[in-house]
Amino acid sequence: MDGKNYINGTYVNSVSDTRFESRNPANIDEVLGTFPLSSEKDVNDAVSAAKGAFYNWCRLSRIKRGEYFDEFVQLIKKDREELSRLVTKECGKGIIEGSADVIEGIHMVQYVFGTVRMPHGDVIDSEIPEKDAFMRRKPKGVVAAITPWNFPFAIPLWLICPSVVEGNTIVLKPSRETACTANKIAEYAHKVGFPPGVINVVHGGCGDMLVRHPDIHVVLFVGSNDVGSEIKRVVAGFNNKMCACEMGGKNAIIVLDDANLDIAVNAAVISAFKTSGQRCTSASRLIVHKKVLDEFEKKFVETTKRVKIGNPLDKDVFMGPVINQAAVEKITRYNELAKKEGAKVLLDGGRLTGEQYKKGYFMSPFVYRMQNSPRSRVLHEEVFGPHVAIIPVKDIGEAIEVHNDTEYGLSCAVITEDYRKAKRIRDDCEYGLGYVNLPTIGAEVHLPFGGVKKSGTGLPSASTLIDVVTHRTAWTINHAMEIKMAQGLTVKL
Ligand code: UN1
Repeated sequence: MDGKNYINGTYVNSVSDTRFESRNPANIDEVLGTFPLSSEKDVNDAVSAAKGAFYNWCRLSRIKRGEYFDEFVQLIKKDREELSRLVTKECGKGIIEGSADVIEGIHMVQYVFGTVRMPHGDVIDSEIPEKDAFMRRKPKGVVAAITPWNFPFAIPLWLICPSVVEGNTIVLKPSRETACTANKIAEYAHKVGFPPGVINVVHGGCGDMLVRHPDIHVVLFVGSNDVGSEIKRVVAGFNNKMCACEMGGKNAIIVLDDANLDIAVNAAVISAFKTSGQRCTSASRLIVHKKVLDEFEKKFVETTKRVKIGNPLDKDVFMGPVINQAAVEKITRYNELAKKEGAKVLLDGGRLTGEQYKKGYFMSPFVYRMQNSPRSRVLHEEVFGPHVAIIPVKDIGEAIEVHNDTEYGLSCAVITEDYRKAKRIRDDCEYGLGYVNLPTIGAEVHLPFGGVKKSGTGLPSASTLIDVVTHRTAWTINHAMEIKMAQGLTVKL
């Protein structure tokens, strides 16, 4: 694929000659596409197209705007299989997960289409009977969306759909690793016939220029805490800009003494190793009550040994490669660090070197047991790979303490048959997504998605993004023939 930027309804070549490649992480010889490393001029053009389109777009009825998304979803559905294969080829997750990514994107488009005939504001009583008061939403303007590679289809749509249906216009800057999938999104927007400038896509390392652009009103970001923290610092310097950042996790599953261990083991394997542990919702800590520790550990290690690693297009494969060489090196460093920090290694994982693995970034799971300690880096830092710790605890109180002993707070799961214990976890653990007898992954688009502490700004994305991309305005009308004020204010002069 010879990729271009998509600006003002046209595919355009960047003024920059520098290009980057998107390669298949399961076969690094395979180049899937090349794309421009966009320059400041490209960013300025995209933002000015979005700014120019805003006035007319936000004046269409919301129902009319929603109809574009009905069209959008029909196109995606037709291409579902081809898209799933592209997602899998570009980011390396198994084909069932590639397909789930596309389905999650479809759900987001369907969701926003469904909202346009639903109530959209509030009718609010006034102290004065002659006054009618309303909460009405107004779009904020031009939105920038900066998205990661691990959900190359669903996450851009999580951000584009609510923004655009509410009347904003948008510039998407996708991850370089998955530029082909982003290009498909531009292709659908073009085919649907969104007015030029409503949806724009710029490729390559230009996120910083986009965030600093004075005409960007909202920055939506999903990715690492380092980048998100920098975005927050930049945005704080502008009066007319805000951001919602979803950033990483050090998520945990808590296995209590009464847990159904089959559920516990399956939930743990899915949470730790789906997407090769590279979801912001992946679990890298399994906090296990000492009464069930031996049995859980044995079953978990046995099941993990059966995890099939290989070509992600093969339906039986559970774990594909990690995304790139930098990821291999980072995960390997953390595996080594765990050993240095005194981990009891239960399964020594790392880069796979066999003939069938030599063309890709394949890694096997690394599993260890370790007592929680404030000094341990591996138990506190996000690894983003198939690297998981089993942390023994003596009771539910200690489980909660260990759970909260991290700067992150995205997703949390508890495995228990006791609803009172589940309630204690619900109330005392710090998280944005909580699960009972389930994995930490697999959130659905119509629920709020967002974390606390280092995991996010507390402005959840997906369906609840409406509150980030709209202003709630108060609109009050007087029906009397004179002015009547609330709060006992008089109008006597
Ligand atoms: C992410 O990892 O960045 O809840 C998003 C889940 C998915 C979304 C993950 N629906 O695991």
